Amino acid sequence: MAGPVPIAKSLKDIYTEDAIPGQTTRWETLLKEFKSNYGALPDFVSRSPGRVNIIGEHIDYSLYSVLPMAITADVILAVKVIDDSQAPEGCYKIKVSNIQASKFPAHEFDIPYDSVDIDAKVHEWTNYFKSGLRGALELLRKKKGADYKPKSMEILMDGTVPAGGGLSSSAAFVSASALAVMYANGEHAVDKTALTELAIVSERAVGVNSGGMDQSASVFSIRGSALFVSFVPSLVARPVYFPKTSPELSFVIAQSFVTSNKQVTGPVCYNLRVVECSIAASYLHAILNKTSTPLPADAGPLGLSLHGVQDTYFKDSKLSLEEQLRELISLTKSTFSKEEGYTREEIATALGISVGALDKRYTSTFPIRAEKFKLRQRALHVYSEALRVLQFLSLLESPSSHLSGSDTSAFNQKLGDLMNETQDSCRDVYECSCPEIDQLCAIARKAGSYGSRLTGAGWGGCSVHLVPADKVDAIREAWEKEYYSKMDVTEEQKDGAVVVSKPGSGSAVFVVE
Ligand code: NG1
Ligand code: MG
Repeated sequence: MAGPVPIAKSLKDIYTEDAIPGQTTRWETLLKEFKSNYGALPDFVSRSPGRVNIIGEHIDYSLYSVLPMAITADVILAVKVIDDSQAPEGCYKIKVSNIQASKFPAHEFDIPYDSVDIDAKVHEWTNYFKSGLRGALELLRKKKGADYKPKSMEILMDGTVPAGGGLSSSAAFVSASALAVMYANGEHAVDKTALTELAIVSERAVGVNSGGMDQSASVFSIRGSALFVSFVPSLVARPVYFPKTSPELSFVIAQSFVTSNKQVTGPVCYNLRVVECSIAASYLHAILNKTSTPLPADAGPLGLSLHGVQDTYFKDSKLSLEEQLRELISLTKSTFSKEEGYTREEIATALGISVGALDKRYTSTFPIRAEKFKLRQRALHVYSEALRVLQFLSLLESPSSHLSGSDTSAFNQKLGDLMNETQDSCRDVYECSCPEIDQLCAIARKAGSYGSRLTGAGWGGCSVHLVPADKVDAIREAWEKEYYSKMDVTEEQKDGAVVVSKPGSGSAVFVVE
């Protein structure tokens, strides 16, 4: 799985057969538009896909393993290296344009050799490119020396992952951008792990304190398989295959058309959850180990993670990981009795620090708006979700002990049950669903889905459904009748609302000859 990002020779190396005709037209348009914008063909195209998360929601930033897969929708960036003559002294030139020019206007930047300026407070589409650029340059400087002068580039982007839709358009864009910058600067064998790690850090520059699931799925995925991604002790991604079942299984992704933009909602949604989980980790650690010494920093976004609590508390334990997680669920319940949440004062006392120090540690980099922190609920979700991922994985990896006879409905339903439990936990415990997603899930289950849940950050966006292949049409009809027909959306939006998705391939570079 590790190794360099593949160099594709044809679109067949990237897409499944059924996607080729549509993609051929799209790529031809990209090259043609590039030529008409900039006067010559690009040197290469870098590509990174979006992803759907099958199970393991909101636990990557607590450093628990997740199980996503790449989808066909992606970001493609056509790139040409140009000389620096158009840039002022001490700068290089970056020209970025988008196929959807009216929605995403073109920009030109003269960037000083030594730093890339990103204003995370201004929500601007090119920030994602810049954050990939910044991350890639850090890596390039490590390799080529601190005074390395980056190349000037012309770029045209085409993205088909819906923004704010829970399918990880941002990670696809950041990964494709970082890959483009590396390749343009002469790195033709870009290491997948290094690219993923830099994309994870880069995305934080855009104002989201993200985990590492999306970037891993975007870079590492292999066509035909889902991906099991672990973050500790180091980032490892490996393919996981679904067994042959009868009825056959399909993954259906359904858009809610409720948009949740993390740059805007971060202080009360995503970034707040990251902070709540980190505080819960420190609090639990202090109580369980009767110490106010901070948990040893691991690689969590805030330096401390709920996974770190498990590692420390069960250091020499003989219990299996599943048993440890069950134990942590009960310890969480007994430690955090307050359903209504904890105030800053209560937390600071438990951690043995001042409220000022608490704010500095947790809420200064990414702003947060909260009176109380629901530590009990957040930790309960994380530990129970981490357990569900392990259960899901063990079903997939030892299917024979669960499959009996030619009808595997019972096995399929076990997978689905775990996804349904995730949805319940996201809705009631982690509070990251929304009524529209709940409704899409309820409609799908009634029409025959085994498992239905939100995917990605939630608060809107997309839902994912594990469905018997022969029920896909019935579910689609039920959504149309009971959900989409009541929404104020265009025909075109409706046409793209429901996608049956096959696991797609990850990042690649396509050299234009
Ligand atoms: P989406 O929905 O793609 O923005 C976000 C995070 C993930 C993960 C999920 C929830 C980013 C870039 N991605 O995904 O790391 O935490 O939410 O499981 O913020
Ligand atoms: Mg995102």
